Amino acid sequence: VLLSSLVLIAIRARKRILPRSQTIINSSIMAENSSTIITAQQHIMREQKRFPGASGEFSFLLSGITLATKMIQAQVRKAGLTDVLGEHGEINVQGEIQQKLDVISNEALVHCLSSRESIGVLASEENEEPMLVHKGSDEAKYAVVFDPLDGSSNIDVNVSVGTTFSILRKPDDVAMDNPEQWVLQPGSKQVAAGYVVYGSSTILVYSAGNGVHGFTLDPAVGAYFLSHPNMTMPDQGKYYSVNEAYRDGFPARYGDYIDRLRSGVLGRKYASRYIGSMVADFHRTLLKGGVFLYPPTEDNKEGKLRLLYEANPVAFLAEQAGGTAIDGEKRILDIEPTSIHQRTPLIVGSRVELADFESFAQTN
Ligand code: P6P
Repeated sequence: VLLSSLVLIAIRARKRILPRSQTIINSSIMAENSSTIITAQQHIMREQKRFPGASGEFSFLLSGITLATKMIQAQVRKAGLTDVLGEHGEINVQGEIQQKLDVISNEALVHCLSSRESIGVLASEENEEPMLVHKGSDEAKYAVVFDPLDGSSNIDVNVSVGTTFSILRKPDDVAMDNPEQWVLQPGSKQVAAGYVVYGSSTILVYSAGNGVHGFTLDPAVGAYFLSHPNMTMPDQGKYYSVNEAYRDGFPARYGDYIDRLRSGVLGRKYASRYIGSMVADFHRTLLKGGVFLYPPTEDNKEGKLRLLYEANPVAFLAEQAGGTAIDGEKRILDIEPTSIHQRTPLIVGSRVELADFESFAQTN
């Protein structure tokens, strides 16, 4: 009895000594809700069990993406500072020749991914041709297609930018040394896809075909923690997102559709939100619902966005989250690509808005 009372006194004394915040942290981390602290790696390890014979290679592949995006966000967060330092003769404080952030981001992804044995091919918005990274290695079975820094022109004005990625498995009938055929596959063949949005916080959103999950980077820890489990797109939103400056160049049905949204025929009057960075505009659409569209324009008659590493990843996520993604006629994920950098119109968003577009567009 004496011993147990001494122990109780010691525990009470310790709580009194610890600052309240420390006690709360201890209790929250150590208590029942510590099971909710899940890192992206833990989540990916669970996911990869769905891939027969994955044996850790899939999670190691995705860890290459999370590592590269941490390196990219570190650069993006200080871009303004780097620009100032780089102004004095284009040499930055480390004595390196200053490079564009696109190039730095591209190098980070190529560096982190080409060391993954399971990856055979990389294709990037920054490289004209796809790269064979594990010549002939029979371990290599995945191709990763990415836009290292989408919307990078917004960096100068401190607007959110993003990295997009799409993961494909080499088709059985394609030779190891034919990198282009590894990636020229319809988006429905993606085994995983996602993006990282470098905004007020850095958030990784990905799907491996089993729902959409979001992770927020804690820069103090250097880890992505599960913050948005099982993301679903609202059936209907209140925003439409398009660059209306190009409206006169849209096919007529697009302008008429926007007028429908504004008129309230869908039961609500829409507001317009357009950031000019696809990842940020899509991220809002995923969370809040609504529709994001980049139609054909005078200057881009096939649309401006790239199929393989912009439209396909967001279309995969949109469908996994209960939304829809089309090119104006058909499902984005059904498009058979013919070239790495081909463009496509994109209309992506909530079920209600897309159903209305499809029914309205077909009768106009
Ligand atoms: P515009 C960024 O350059 C980008 O590729 C997408 O991220 C974005 O949605 C689009 O272009 C913006 O294009 O013509 O509206 O400036």
